[in-house]
Amino acid sequence: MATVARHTMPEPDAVTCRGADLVWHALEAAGANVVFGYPGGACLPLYDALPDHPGIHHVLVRHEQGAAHMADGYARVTGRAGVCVATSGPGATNLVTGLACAYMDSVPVVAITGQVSTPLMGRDAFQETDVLGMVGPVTKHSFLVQSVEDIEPAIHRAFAVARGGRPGPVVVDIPKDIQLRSTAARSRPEDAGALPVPGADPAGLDRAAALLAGASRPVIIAGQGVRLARAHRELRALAERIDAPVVTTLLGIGAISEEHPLAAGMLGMHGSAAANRMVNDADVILGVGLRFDDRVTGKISAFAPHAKIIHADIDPTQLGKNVPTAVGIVADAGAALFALAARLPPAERPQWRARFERDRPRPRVAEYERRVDLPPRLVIRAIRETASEGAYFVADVGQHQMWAAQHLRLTEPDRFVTSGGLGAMGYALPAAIGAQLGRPTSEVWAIAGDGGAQMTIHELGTAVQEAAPVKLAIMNNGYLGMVRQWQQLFHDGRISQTPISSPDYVKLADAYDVLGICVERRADLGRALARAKAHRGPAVLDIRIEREANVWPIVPPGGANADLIEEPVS
Ligand SMILES: Cc1ncc(C[n+]2csc(CCOP(=O)(O)OP(=O)(O)O)c2C)c(N)n1
Repeated sequence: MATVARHTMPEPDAVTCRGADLVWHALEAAGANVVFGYPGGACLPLYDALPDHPGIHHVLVRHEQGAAHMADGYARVTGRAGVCVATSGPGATNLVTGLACAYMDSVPVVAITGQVSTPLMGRDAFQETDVLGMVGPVTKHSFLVQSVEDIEPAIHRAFAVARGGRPGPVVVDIPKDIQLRSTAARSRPEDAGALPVPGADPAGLDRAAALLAGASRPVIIAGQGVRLARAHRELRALAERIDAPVVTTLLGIGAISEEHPLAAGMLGMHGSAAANRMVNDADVILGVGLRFDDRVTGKISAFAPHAKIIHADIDPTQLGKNVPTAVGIVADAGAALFALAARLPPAERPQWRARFERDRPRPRVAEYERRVDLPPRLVIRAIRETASEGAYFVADVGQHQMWAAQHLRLTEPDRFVTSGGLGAMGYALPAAIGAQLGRPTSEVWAIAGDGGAQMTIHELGTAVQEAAPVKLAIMNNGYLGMVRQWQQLFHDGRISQTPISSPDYVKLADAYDVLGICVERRADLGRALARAKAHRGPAVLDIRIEREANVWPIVPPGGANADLIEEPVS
């Protein structure tokens, strides 16, 4: 259990305040004017006080998982911490998937949970769950507030922790009796204290620069940390200065324009052949802001066999965790990239560059696209072409997520949002609603499979109530496609529990008073997408894609990235 140091002071003209009001005051002070939540018994005092805080826009979700994903989507597009609220017991348990998703992807989220009153705690009270015990492994930190005076310091501290260093979710659990108590002692946000940002060790930077200066086949791998640090310019500057191709992780997409001459695409299990081969052949790798997780490395012992790895990350626990590092740099991504560029002379590597030019992923129309009416990659490209400049794309989890990662080819920074680390199906629609509320004037497209869409489609109700005009494109193949693909490729084709039925999405959309369009033919696709885009409210597209399309390339499970299987030529 975490307690908070108190920094309270009586206000000169002190008026007493209820704990519930202090929660909203603290959120307002932290700049959290949009909150995603759902009421219940243990947070009734919070909701009783809410109407007195018109500065807070509360979004009533349909399920607390949606609240956590919305807070996550909001945070990813605004760079601010997202906030969600839930009651004790089932409200808090429903948040867990969303918290775990934010934790894996380093997204700053502050969750406020109501707890049963302190005299009832530990007595199996109605709707009592040990929230701190439950969320420990999926949060950066959590607080149980034990006195009304601790409410504001705990919330201020929660924001500082959620945003500081490597961002992540923080839970503040507040018993009901403490929400009801009053105090005259108030706390200022600055009392929470900022988290220190480590400065990179100059000796490490010197060694890293020496390795890069001596490299003939350098590659930069950019992860989510580059985006979180808003270090796009520093990344591009270093890559151009040392003439090094840049590959990204799934969450690093958007760290560099995919049309940049040095952009080599995504690496890993469904990465481009070029990215995987460049990494395989590199002699020095600079990895910035990534975990080197198994989807990126493939078989660890065969990852980048010729390379010395420099790893820069703000989280020291990442260094040397998954891959052996020649040099580890603990620093903010922008600071590390800037410091390295300052230490390196401009360089040209014509041979490496020529090799890169040869392998570079180029959009091409595969032969089969001419034969099949609605091949998934064509649908993704059509969505991209229909969407406005600056639109956000929020992908769910499965084959469509990989097709989106491969074929959207985004040029603007940070327009791709997805659940990377946890891979939580059901993420896209709520996260898109959160993104839409964070960027009300932008277009937001959610791209989901028919499986994932059915996990959280009830959040259409939230989109309608909020007039959030998200466009949900369901890539409907009648299968839990990614699992079907693995059954086909790696389980002798035994298809088990992966064909899945769907409701009539047009009728479902209609029931929610949402525009619904079913697309069964290529000839109708462009018009349907344009109609959804032009519609002023939310829209659902049920796009009947080729049913048994697979994602290529694929690195077989347990295999090395160099063993990736490319699309069979048919
Ligand atoms: C909550 C959750 N349950 C199960 C899985 C395992 N899983 C990963 S992809 C996938 C299939 C997704 O199917 P669908 O949403 O239809 O998308 P498609 O792969 O067909 O594009 C499943 C079941 C998961 N990632 N998340």
